[in-house]
Amino acid sequence: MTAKIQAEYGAESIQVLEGLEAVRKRPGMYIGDTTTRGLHHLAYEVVDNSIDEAIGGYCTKIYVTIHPDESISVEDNGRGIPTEPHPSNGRPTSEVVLTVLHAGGKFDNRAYKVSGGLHGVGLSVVNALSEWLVLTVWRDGIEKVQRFEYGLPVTDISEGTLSDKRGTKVHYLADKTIFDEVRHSMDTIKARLRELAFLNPGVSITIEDTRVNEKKEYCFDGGIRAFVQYLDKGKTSLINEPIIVTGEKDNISVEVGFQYNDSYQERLYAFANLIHTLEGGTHVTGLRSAMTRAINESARIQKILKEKDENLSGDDLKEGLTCVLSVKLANPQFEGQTKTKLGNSEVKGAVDSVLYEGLMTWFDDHPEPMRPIVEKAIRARQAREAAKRARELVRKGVMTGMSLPGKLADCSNRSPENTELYIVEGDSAGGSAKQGRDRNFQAVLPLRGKILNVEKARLDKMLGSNEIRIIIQALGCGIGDDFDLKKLRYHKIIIMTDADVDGSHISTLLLTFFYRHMPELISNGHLYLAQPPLYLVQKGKSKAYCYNEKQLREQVGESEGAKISIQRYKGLGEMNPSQLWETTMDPANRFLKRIDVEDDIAADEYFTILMGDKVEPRREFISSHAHEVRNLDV
Ligand code: 28F
Repeated sequence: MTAKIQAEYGAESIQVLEGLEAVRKRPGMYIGDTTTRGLHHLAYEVVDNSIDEAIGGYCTKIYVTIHPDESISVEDNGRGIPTEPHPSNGRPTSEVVLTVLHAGGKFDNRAYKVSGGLHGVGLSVVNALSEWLVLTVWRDGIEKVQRFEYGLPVTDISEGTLSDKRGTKVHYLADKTIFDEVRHSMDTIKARLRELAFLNPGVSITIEDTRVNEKKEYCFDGGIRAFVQYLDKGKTSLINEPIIVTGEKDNISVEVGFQYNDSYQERLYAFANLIHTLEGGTHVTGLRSAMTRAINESARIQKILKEKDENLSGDDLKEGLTCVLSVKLANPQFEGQTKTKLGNSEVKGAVDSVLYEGLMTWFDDHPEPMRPIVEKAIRARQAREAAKRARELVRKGVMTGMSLPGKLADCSNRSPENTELYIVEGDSAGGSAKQGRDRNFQAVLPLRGKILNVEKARLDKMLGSNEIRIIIQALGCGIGDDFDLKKLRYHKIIIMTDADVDGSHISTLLLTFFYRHMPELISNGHLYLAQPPLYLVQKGKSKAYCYNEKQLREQVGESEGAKISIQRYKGLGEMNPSQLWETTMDPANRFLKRIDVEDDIAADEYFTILMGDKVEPRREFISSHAHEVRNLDV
């Protein structure tokens, strides 16, 4: 292949090939990894080019389409990539953009791209990792098309046909030999595009999933303010409107918006150059420092904190905080395990000073929010201290040998990678599970009745609940400030409940607990729902378990004429231990549903509405999402 390309494209293309080969050989260097995460990264790379065009003020609309063959197309109404011959080799500029690996195109070292800056950094990487890619450019009244395969041009760019459109479209199919999986998640892509729409006010971003006929347009004029309000939808706000501070220092642009609500969680969404910095970094450190100082000082000026009162700490101020932080800078350094931690040390001071000054002025002009913020923080501190004492007790319990709860039937294998914990609804199903399991690697923890709804309780109250303490002790990984994933005693935590309304309520309560208090369990793929069969179909001597209505129809349809009996399972208790093993616990036959959160914001909303205390939104949500709620599709 190398020889052929050299013959066709001459000497310059040797360099092209080397670039592409490098990308194909070590894709992780350019897109992080080759899991679903990397796959979605390809789409984001393409969208980024349209966003750059929008930031420059040349593009107002972006359309993203997931096609039935899992190919992706992205189209914008920008200026269109130039197609005139490139000075370096006389090939169309667009072809160079798509085939030459740009310097600085490395995953962890992407420069800040603004209007016309470093366009095209990512397109050649996407091209190299695609089975095929078709580029369409509308520019100067002409539409031109060029096709690539595995990163190399297989046609010249077309002569062009007349068209009054303007813009660029990239349509590609990710290379199956590179990616572990090429199935896209609408929810994941939707969440990212929604984020981009909030961070780029006025730009309309449409996503269409033609696999299922779903279409969504995001366009927010309100920017960060709208983002914060969106995040707080369904929550009871403690202050009238989001507090917004924007400014610039040392060429670093800083935008912050925040609000306090009556929940117990903190939600902080931090971005650097539009990249979601999940692992935080220097901008977040600057934010905490400025917020803590400005709120303490303003509270003292307003005499809400008296001289004798202790200062509020950064931790006190987290509870109920919803905050969006967006910084833009010239040479972002991304560090950390997933390269989502901002490392530039100069950013801390810039954020700190812009936010501190902005907040001091804000609270001077708007004194009202200060009292509810301080009162909330003081309650949070008291609760934190109570939780610390309660946690101590739980931990002491663990250390003094009464460590494992009596109800837990542990397994004999001691290596967490190989073991599973079934959390089972009810003592009777728990009993069947204990008898039916493989006691070498499967532990069983029966729970009696409903656990506490943690959405409405703080950590201290939660730790007062027996069932919750038992779960924490069985898992072994601690909770709150003590949480340590390395101590998790089982790498699969499997929730097994009846397939009825009560059962689904109990699994939702458990999911709420894990999502709010041990989110690392979910993000590391340790949490599962067992899927017990819904029916047993018997035809003469043959038996078939059906896990959904479709399987039932298939079974019944195939049995023309023959005599069949259908048994519907309502509860786990209707199965004897060996049936429970066969259908729901045996790794060779069972179905497990892994819980993963593709859209963090949607999941938060789900738990807020479903488990929170506002009745009307819950009623509405359940009637409009009846299907998903029943299936616990979080
Ligand atoms: C679907 C993905 O890639 N949109 C893009 C442009 C516009 C220009 C451009 C892109 C110029 C010098 C390379 C047009 N006119 N959507 C996109 N829209 N790239 S990518 O320029 C590329 C650079 O080297 C553009 C004038 N200047 C820039």
